[in-house]
Amino acid sequence: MKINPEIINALKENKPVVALESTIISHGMPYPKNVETALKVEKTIRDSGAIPATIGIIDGEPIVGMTPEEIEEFGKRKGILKASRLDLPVIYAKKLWAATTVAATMIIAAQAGIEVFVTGGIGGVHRGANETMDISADLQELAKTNVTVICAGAKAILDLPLTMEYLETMGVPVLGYQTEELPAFYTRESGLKVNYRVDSPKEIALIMKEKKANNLNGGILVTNPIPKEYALDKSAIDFAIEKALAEANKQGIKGKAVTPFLLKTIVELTDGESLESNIKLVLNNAVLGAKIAKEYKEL
Ligand code: PSU
Ligand code: MN
Repeated sequence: MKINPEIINALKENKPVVALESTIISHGMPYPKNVETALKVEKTIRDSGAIPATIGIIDGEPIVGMTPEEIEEFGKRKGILKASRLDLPVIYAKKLWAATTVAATMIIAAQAGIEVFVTGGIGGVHRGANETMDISADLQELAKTNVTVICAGAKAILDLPLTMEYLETMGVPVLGYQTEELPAFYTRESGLKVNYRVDSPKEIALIMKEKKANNLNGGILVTNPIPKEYALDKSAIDFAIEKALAEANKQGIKGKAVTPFLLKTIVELTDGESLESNIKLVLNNAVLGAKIAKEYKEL
């Protein structure tokens, strides 16, 4: 893999590094907001005292620490694939370009030696999974790969109770940052409880340290609620989600196309309002992720 020299140095000097995914750029937001956001997230991480490492795959080579030009390309270029765990060997062999999902980003981050990763929302158990078996590979990855993922919970496009059950079965601790309740991405509430509430980045860093010291493989999921002022009205967003799900059904959208289709349709149905919330919550996660990475290095 190609690791940016700044990140090689940071890792050598035991400085805090935060991984970032690229599926959110290529398949999660429209151009040019996707690029603007990715660059803002990187800046926020720097301003909060850590070094950002955006991860993607160019010509079959994993890139850890993409340049602003590469981020621009990932935001703009058509035909960039979406890579989860199963896609990696094929994309490497065929020397393709691919954006990495939470699962694939975790794999590459862990291989590079990065233990903290910030994103917006993770994949999960889809509604209707009892028939379709559509369960994101992100959940399996959280069960086995040693990376702490900071997110704003999961979107209600998913079956949140089943997603929590699945994570419990797989042994993934779900922590709520300053909350007992699992946040639902656009909203702070889901009606579900997280496994444990944590109140400071230091507390999270200590949990990471114990997990490592005791060889407890797998990730930690930190759920950070969207700031109140940016949260969306629950009934409005639920309406858009229901409509998007119905549309996906009608058009017969399947497999890895499902999540990008739903995200795009929700942005359209809310006239971009959901996109603004999405951007704010990612920035909010970036601040927390940088603080966790810093505390972890200072232990
Ligand atoms: N949820 C979001 N935004 C995203 C994704 C999920 O709110 O951009 C992306 C992430 O990269 C996640 C992936 O890992 O979708 C999950 O896709 P799937 O459901 O196909 O596993
Ligand atoms: Mn799926």
